Amino acid sequence: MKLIDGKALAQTIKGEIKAEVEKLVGEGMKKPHLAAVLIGSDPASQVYVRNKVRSCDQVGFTSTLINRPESITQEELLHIIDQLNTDEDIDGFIVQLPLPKHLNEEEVTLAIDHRKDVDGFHPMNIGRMAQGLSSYLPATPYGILQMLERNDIETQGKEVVILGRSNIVGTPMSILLSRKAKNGNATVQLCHSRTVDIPGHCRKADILIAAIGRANYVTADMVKEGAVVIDVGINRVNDPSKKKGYRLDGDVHFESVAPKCSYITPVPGGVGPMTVCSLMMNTLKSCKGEVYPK
Ligand code: BQF
Repeated sequence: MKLIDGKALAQTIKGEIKAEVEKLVGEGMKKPHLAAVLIGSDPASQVYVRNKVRSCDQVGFTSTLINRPESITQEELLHIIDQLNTDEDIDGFIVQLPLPKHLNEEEVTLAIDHRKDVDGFHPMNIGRMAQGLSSYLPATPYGILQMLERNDIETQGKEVVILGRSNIVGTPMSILLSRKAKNGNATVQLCHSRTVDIPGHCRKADILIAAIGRANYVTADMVKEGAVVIDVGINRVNDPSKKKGYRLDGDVHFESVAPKCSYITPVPGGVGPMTVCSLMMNTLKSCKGEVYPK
């Protein structure tokens, strides 16, 4: 069993980005600039945004954090997005999700200029991705592709099972891995709440990607010997032995599953850091005009 250390890989890639930024800035390019909009004070969202700002510092990007109270109106939020869309210095920005319930996430996502949509959530980017055109890839699937590629894990002809069909992970992951592309060409099954016999599907998987948000859902009996297991889950589980009173568990029961795997990702320190790293990769691409010409 080989552990895929997402934290270490993210550090490596961020080192590469930092070196490239130094070189390009030396040649006269402006520094890449990422903005993040955080509404309210959800503790998990605050941690995620902090991770993004810290990563910007590590790779030599400028970052701007726009924090507004939960009481903001939809119109006020759309106004902030308009300003970011037209601000020439900003290469990309994200609106941290989930938003408070009174705000309309779909309308917010549509309002973001797709050329600055470094989260890759705008229908323009999703649609282009589905058609195999250049686009900003959603951060978590992009990070997972990097983890596979940089460990020389072949996807061509493999049986992939994805648990969960969310717009940000399961659905785009299924599109990417079934594309006619270097890190695609897999046979993909997308399992969800209405799937009959999820364990039966899982047992056939060469690559199993768990993104359902249920702590320790995937157990050893559901995993084929030698499978690659990618754990996207970040679940808070009460644990009085921890300072904070909880710990983070993945969707995979790591202890029992790991001995059966050829590769497995841990939680924390697996997919999570790669998600943040992908955002840096997309922001650099935007600054360079690689996806959409400037
Ligand atoms: C780690 C996210 C669900 C919903 C919205 C490192 C992150 C997480 C874990 C992180 C996530 C999850 C982010 C670890 C960003 C990943 O060491 O295991 C980093 O910051 N993430 C997000 O912005 O929105 C989410 C998960």
